[in-house]
Amino acid sequence: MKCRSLIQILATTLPAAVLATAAEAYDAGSISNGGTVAGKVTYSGAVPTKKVIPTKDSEVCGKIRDVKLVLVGPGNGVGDAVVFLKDVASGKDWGEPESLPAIDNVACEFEPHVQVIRAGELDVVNSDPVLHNTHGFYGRRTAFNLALPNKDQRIKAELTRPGLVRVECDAHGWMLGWIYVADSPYYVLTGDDGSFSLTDVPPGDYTLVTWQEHTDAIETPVTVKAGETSEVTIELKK
Ligand SMILES: [Cu+2]
Repeated sequence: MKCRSLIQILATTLPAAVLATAAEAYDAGSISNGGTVAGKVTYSGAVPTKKVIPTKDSEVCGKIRDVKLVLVGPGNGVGDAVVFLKDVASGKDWGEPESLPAIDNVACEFEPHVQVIRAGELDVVNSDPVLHNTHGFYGRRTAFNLALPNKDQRIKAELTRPGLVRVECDAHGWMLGWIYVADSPYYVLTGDDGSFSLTDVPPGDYTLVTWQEHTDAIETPVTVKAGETSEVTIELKK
């Protein structure tokens, strides 16, 4: 089953309490004998695009344009893919709390387009002088729904459950963003060259999940050994 579909089904059919336990289940500690999972996410072939047709606020939202659905960089590397180890019960500490994550409405697009955050608060920002209505979903269930009529407006939202949140704008149908709420620290966004690295992983067998907004999610078995790096290349296909 596709990972995205599975998350959507979980988000729509399980009570919130069941999903909430997943986040609480992660047992953080210090890892002295960990290994590393590192590698690259690639996509070869023609880069698919979608046509964005702004239907209003064109002075801010711009003109008709083609938007790439896969961010392909040097050496066919794919940026903005989320790579994570699935269902990790225990491992390294989360580290220093990150500054409050944010999703901004900029020229009628979401910035960042894809991000990974810890469960908790998130600033929803409007940098445009037009109304945006930022609407986040776990599957079909609303996670937050905020009207931001004013430029430089900023409202806090809370994403307490792990999983994939799709972000839309009720005012501009083409706007789309993605937030992965991590259930362990073993989540990372690929760089522009498609590279990624997950460090301090307790030795053992894992499922590595690679998610990209346009292609199918891919699950790859990986074995981590103490003090070693497991190299993985993930080839995305559509
Ligand atoms: Cu909008």
